[in-house]
Amino acid sequence: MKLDSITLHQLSMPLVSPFETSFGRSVDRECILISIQSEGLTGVGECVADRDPGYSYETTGTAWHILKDFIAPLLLGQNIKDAADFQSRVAHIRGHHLAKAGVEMAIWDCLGKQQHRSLREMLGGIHSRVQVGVSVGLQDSPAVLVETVRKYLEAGYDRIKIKIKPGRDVGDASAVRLAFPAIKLQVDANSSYTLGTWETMKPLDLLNLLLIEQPLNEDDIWDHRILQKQLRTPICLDESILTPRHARYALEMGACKIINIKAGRVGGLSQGIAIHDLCLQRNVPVWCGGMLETGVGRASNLALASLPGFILPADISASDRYYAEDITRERFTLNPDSTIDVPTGPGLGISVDQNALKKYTLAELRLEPE
Ligand code: OSB
Ligand code: MG
Repeated sequence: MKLDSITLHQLSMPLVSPFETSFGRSVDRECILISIQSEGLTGVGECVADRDPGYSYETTGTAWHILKDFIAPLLLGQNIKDAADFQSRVAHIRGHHLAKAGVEMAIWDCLGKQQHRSLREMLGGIHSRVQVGVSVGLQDSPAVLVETVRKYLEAGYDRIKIKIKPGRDVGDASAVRLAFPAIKLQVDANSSYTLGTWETMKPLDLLNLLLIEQPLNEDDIWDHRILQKQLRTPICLDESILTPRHARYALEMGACKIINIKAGRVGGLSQGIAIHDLCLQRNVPVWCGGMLETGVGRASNLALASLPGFILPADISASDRYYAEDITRERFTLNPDSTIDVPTGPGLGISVDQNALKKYTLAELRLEPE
């Protein structure tokens, strides 16, 4: 596949409601749409970096720089065979996984269009619908949280994840558990505790949670091992798992019992699949995380989550949970059994609405071979 040009769009998408985590509150979602042009076909990918370095050190600003000055020059005018070929070309660029993953997604989309194959088929997905849940941000009070959760349950989501942080943990989670004794419930701390402060959240262990996501530092695996020994509830790592090696270390150490896979965080779909394969071999459950994606990234997540090892519900919600208007023509809706259909068209199986794209674009850049 000869790469003729690459176009970047920096976007700002207004969220239907603010999303607050232990690292901050957002009212809109920035990201970068990456379009690659090859022999008359266009493939698109979403770089899930946000405006601020909260979840990841990468931002839309750093990703723009890495894409424009380092990744694009390696690819323009070149014949890129597949995702593995792409990964070997960018292997010497350290880190910057969110930037790399956006390009890999666009390559898959373009290859799928060339070969008339859906992403699900190319990745080896086996499900036509995936089990999903909803990730609920920090609310003003436990009472407001319970009402917010009620609204999502009524909409049909059968798994709820709530964000926690020190001071907003046991009270919030207990209120939800008391109001809804039987629901599938899990919490995500986004790295806000340490071995010195975790004891305040220890009562969470009595709430019959599916998992506790990323309680300790993002660069830590060892202390999670110590914490996991104190908890009955499985620890699930998100931020700490940046490569298949990290996944192996965490499992061999006993730092977690479950892994959240996000193609962005690990540097591309191919790397997410490598982690999936490793976990499947070892009988470790995985699930697909989300980054408040547009319809582009959502299509990619659905294809990934259709692989056999993704046995826990994904953080992939319907389009209307995030955006009143999206940049894809397709909108994703929730089925009554708390699933979302995996797209079936070639590549990602979505098309970009050019008018919506224009509306949310902050900056645009077209890159061509020298
Ligand atoms: O930690 O899983 C996270 C969103 C942005 C950054 C990090 C996280 C999240 C979510 C949202 O929890 C999941 C979704 O896209 O619905
Ligand atoms: Mg998380």
